[in-house]
Amino acid sequence: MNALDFFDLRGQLSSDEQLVQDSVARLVDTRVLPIIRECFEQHRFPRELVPELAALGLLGASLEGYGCAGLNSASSGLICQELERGDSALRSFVSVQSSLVMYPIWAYGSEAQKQQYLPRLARGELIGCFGLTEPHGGSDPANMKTRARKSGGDWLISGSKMWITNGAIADMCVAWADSDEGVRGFIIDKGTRGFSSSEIENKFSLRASNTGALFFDEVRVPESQRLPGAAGLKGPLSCLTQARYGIAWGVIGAAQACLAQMLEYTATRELFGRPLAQNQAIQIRLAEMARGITTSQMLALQLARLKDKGEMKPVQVSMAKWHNCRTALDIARDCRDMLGGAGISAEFGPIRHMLNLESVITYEGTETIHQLAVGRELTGRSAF
Ligand code: TGC
Ligand code: FAD
Repeated sequence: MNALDFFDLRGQLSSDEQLVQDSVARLVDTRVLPIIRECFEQHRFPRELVPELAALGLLGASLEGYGCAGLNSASSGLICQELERGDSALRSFVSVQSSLVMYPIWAYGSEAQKQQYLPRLARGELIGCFGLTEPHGGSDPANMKTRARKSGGDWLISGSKMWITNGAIADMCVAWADSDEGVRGFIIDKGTRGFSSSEIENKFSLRASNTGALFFDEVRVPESQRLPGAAGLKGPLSCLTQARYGIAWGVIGAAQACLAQMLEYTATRELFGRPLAQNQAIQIRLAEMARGITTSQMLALQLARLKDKGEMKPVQVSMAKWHNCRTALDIARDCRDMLGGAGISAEFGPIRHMLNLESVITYEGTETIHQLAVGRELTGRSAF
């Protein structure tokens, strides 16, 4: 029996889905795991891996056309799961590029915008970022202060965005701004006058990811750079649904990496004359981890099947993102503890995953936001 797949969910996958999982797993084993500790320690995004992610078709993998792979939902979820088994930073990069930059252009962009940006984003020639969160409070994007004003045939955008994945390395951003007509989305290229970014340094989490702040000082953007199909907050929120879906899958990989290391460690470490794994208290904790991973896997796979049928609801994604992040974070923390003193060493994965997951449970809607979304669905009353 596979401890990391207790109910043989892999047996439910098609051979194509298994193939996708195996090819990403190979990339993670051979190219990510050997360098990720150093990247985390050095606070460095491994940009050299971008062409390899692109070559495997992992950027915009679920989109049709424009050089994208057009994979089904389970496949795109498995990509996230395997990448996050390596590190949440890699999954984060792919989530942002695919769900938050390519998806809005694909879903809401003009044909010219799709032609101009999507193939290059898919090939990793362009790196994108997504600017929604602002410094005064990300949970409530309806209170957006970044403004877009009409000026002749152009738009003038002023404001700032905070905590933006890829922010300081991106070649372009999909930025959201409020206007007299409501929230609108814009594609803004690096180098546009008045648009600048800076890196957020000294993070204790997602150290192998680039996180930045974006600044817009009367940035002049032609109408042709506005996403014509996006009107209102529904535009950015619908992108979040795509990214949250990927996170629900991704964090399973982080939890699996932690459990795999603990099974090995507890089998070989001897205390009180027996392997750690021979203690009831340890076995119960390992069993709890396997239970958590299993329930997360089942939620993710069912979500994938609903998504493919066009039946997935945002509130279901909320529950899966909340459940799977909480489960993975609890597992990583418990693994850290079971390693004793060694648990605080970068030599072992759990503390790195644990620190990463502190971001993952916060971004794309905090745990509380998703609990309140589920609460609203149950009661019919909004507590926001
Ligand atoms: P409300 O103002 O009532 O709704 C506006 C419209 O949007 C629709 N909608 C959604 N559509 C698709 N998917 C969703 N998840 C949607 N949520 C809402 C809604 O139906 C409405 O449509 P319409 O036609 O009636 O106008 O907004 P709400 O009350 O539903 O939302 C409130 C709340 C708190 C849930 C929302 O503001 C929220 O989700 N806040 C959290 C913000 C957040 O998650 N930010 C994430 C920023 S991006 C990020 O973190 C990237 S990290 C990525 C990485 O590195 O991996
Ligand atoms: P706040 O909204 O200020 O929340 C603070 C606390 O208040 C939280 O605990 C929250 O749960 C709680 N809270 C809020 N409302 C309520 C309520 N009604 N009732 C009870 N409690 C409540 N954003 C982007 O736009 N693009 C990105 O690429 C991106 N990448 C990120 C990468 C990293 C590493 C991180 C850490 C964040 C990233 N974010 C990004 C931002 C992220 O989405 C926000 O941090 C998140 O939405 C929370 O917003 P906030 O940090 O402003 O916290």
